[in-house]
Amino acid sequence: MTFILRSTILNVLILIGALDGYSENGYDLWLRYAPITDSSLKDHYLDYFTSFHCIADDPTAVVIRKELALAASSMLGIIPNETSRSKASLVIATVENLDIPANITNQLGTEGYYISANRGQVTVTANTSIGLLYGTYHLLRLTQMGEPLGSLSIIEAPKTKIRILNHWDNLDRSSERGYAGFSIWDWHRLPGYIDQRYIDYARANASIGINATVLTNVNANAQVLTPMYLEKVKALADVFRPYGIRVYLTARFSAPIEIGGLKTADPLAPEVQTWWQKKAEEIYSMIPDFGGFLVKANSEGQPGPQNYGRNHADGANMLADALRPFGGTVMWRAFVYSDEEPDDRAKQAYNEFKPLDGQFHENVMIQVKNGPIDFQPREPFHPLFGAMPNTPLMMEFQITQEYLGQATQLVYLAPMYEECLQSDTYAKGESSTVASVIDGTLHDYQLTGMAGVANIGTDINWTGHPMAQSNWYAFGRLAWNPQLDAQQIADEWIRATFGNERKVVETISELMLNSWETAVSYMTPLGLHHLMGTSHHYGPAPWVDNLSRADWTPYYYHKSNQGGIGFDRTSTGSNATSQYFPPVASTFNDPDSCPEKFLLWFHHLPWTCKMKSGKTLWEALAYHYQNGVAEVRRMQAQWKQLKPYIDHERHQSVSMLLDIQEQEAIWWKDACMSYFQSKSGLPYPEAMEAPQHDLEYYQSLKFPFAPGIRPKW
Ligand code: BDP
Repeated sequence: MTFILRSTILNVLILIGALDGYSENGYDLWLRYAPITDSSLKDHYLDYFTSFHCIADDPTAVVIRKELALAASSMLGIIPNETSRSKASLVIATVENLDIPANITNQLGTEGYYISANRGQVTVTANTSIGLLYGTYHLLRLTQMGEPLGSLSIIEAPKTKIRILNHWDNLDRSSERGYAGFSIWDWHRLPGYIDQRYIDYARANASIGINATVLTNVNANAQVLTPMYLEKVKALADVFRPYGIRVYLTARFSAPIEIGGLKTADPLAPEVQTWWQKKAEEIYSMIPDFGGFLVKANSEGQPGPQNYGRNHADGANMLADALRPFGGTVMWRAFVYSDEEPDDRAKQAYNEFKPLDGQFHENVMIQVKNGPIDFQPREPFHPLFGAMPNTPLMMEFQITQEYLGQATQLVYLAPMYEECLQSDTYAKGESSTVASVIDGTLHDYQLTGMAGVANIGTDINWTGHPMAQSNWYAFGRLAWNPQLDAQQIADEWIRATFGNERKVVETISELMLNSWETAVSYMTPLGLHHLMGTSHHYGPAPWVDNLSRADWTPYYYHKSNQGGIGFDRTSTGSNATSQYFPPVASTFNDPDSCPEKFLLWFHHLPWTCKMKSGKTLWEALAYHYQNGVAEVRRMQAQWKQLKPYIDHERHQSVSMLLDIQEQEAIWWKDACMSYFQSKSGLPYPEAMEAPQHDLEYYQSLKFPFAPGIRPKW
């Protein structure tokens, strides 16, 4: 109803030309269904949306009908009429009701769809009603983008099976690394109170093909597995089911002790195995389509099988066996490293998991972060991709911007996801891309998936920064098809979010597509990484070198001294390069062939060594930091030009955030360059604006209340 009202008001506003003060708060995401003002386009869509015929009649079909009504009323000012198949201009029906050739239906699987147009009638068909829902959203996306519908012929099916959000949300509603308010799960009022947000969350996810969600933090609390909380989880699962979304939980490995009264959580102890089997039985009796468990074990203080002298396969397989009778999956994370292990942190996941290849049961997937350290602004791809042909690996991307400006900076992440997915592992010779590992084609994985650590919270616009919605959107689209390109995704998102005006689309697209490279430039250029402030990860603190764990200090990663800067991961150093297949290993190993974007990731080099541009390393570093600042200023100027085209509220809020981003970019440049100068002793190149303060000033800054800090358990 609110949409219908909004659309009517909007139409009136448009008519009286009073749009100037019009504002949007961003709650509607990319499902705004803005009124179509171009009259010939509107007539074209009216031809298709005036009457429809929908054959399915399950809860998903109810969702389809509602979404159509919402979209058509908002975009076109009509409520579509449900009519007979022959009279309808839009037909939505599963394949058994239509005459669709087998060579098409064979390609659709359980979630794909076929959209076709013939003599004034558009047909959306699929093998299942979830496929119909996805097809309907695709049709509505085209409509929001102003695309003609008269000659459509689209066959789409997802390239991965599990497309899942990971919420790092705690039961007290805090959200680890969350920058958009509190967790949207109102555990206290569940199961009785169903917040409208849950429904809109499900709609948004379904519209981009996300079909699963992990509700709880990887740093898990066993309480969520108690009957009281499972009732609450069930309530959410019931809301999400018609949208094709399955619920997963994080499983705390020591739960049998903490809530089960056992003395051990040893995965080989029969009483532990029985406890998990009973727990699985209990969960499935309440939630028959429960997805399974995500587990962080023996990492950053979390309990795991190694507490009992067992390995990761022992732990994962025990949980997998408990879930198998019910069709559940274990997602076991490869994000493991220990300060007791002297080897380079970047090598540790590979060292632990590679020898276990083939030892995991068939319903286990290993969830691997995109890079070998930890969601840094830029990392080379993780060497495990391609290295475990007998174990399905799934991707873990971070959508929340823990290390990328949190909720104040505009950073469109799709180019970063794309760079990783398109990297060639050479596992089976040329064209063995990370994408082909993830979609299962390289190693013929039976289970495939992509996880994204969510950036969603209670903020009215869901993601804190209005533009960060694009990262949620991009994740969903790439999980559906890891081959999509960042530009196309940006184009879709901008049109749905800000409209089809050419100036708007072109300007925002350029701004978004440069934004990640810009952030890398003013934060961690040339392969630098983990220079952020301790614990909160907000802003620069490269000088920190004295924490209880060396691998949590920035110094561990940049190792700068009078002689130079960078981490030697070559054969003369930690030899992390050897974890990659040839020729990637040798490319990274040699500073002359190593891409400059990864130079200091793999090499420790003198400040004065020459770069390809002819600049010294010191000059190049200064150039990147300064250029990052200049690019943010360009973003500000570009955004300013859009004032006449974007509603006041969203324009103003992005403007203010860009101003903060400029200040933060300067802060990064000044703090890092002053610190590095204290090592190199070299003068700042002329083109670099001198730091605004001295090094002591930057070192004195403290942020004890920065958002998203990991709570103490
Ligand atoms: C790091 C975060 C930490 C997470 C950890 C993880 O700083 O809060 O718990 O990753 O992925 O990026 O488990």
